[in-house]
Amino acid sequence: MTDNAVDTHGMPGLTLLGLGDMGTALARAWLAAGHPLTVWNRTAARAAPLAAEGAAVAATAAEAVAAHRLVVVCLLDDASVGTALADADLTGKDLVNLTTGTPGQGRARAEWARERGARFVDGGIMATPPMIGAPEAGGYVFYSGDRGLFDAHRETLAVPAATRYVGTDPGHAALHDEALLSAMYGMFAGVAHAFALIRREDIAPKDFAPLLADWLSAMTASVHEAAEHLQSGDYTRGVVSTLAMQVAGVPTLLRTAEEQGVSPELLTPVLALMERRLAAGHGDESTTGLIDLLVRDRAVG
Ligand code: FVH
Repeated sequence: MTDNAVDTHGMPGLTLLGLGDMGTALARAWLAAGHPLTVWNRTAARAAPLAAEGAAVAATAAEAVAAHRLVVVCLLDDASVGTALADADLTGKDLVNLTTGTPGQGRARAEWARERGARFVDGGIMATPPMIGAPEAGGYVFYSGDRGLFDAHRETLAVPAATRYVGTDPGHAALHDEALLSAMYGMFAGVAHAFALIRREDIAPKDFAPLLADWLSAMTASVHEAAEHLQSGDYTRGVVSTLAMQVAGVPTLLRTAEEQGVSPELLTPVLALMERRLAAGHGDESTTGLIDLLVRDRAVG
């Protein structure tokens, strides 16, 4: 097959390596949109249903890469990307890596691709497999790296989910992805603690859930407040709930956990940071100052 093979409707073709849950959802979206698609998966059996839906199945990753200029990779981790592409000729290819990784892995993979003659864009998928090919679900993918590559394939890349290009630094897609996921896990921690507090009471979780969800939604305004504080450098501007006031409530939070027989282990790290910031004389700020306590020198290597 030739590079950029097109079907009778002129849809650009592409190659997809990786047919796990996410890769299979991506494949189905491109096939449904009429894109000629060549697929490869380490475990060949996973390609069979897609062959029945119109995909060309390659016997090796190298053969799949040879089929099209645009090569999308969605594998388990960065190491599997290196393994899968070890024998492939990437000269002149446009490589889009949708495998979750770190910013450093994205940058290193971009350099690795450049040395092999390929253009490179890294991606971070902000969607689960059922959200792929379903624009109403609100999923999207962060992309960063080679702008020319992204512009050349923008329409094809937009088929499975909306695209958000976040700059030429190939580490920034992963950075955006991991930053959002990290915030999500902080929220999961708060939700777990809140449900633990009510767990042994005569309070139906289903009655409590909308209260909790609405409260968390209202509190997302703090995200924008923190951004304004960080950009202005003034962490006191417009603050209603000062750090001093919030730290005064720490004993009540901890005593409530104790009374309810709930471990405070998810709560104590953030409370300790708040107390440290207050002790350093920042009682009139919001909690934005915690960010300065968290930022360290970068890890080397
Ligand atoms: N699924 C999700 O909800 C999340 C949503 C956000 C983005 N992630 C990331 O997407 C990448 C792929 O995820 P996945 O859901 O497709 O993952 P699996 O179903 O576990 O499939 C893994 C595929 O990787 C292949 N693979 C693993 N190791 C190797 C290797 N050494 N060489 C070649 N291929 C390898 C595996 O092949 P096989 O086990 O079927 O032979 C699957 O194709 C991932 O980065 C998520 O973080 C998904």
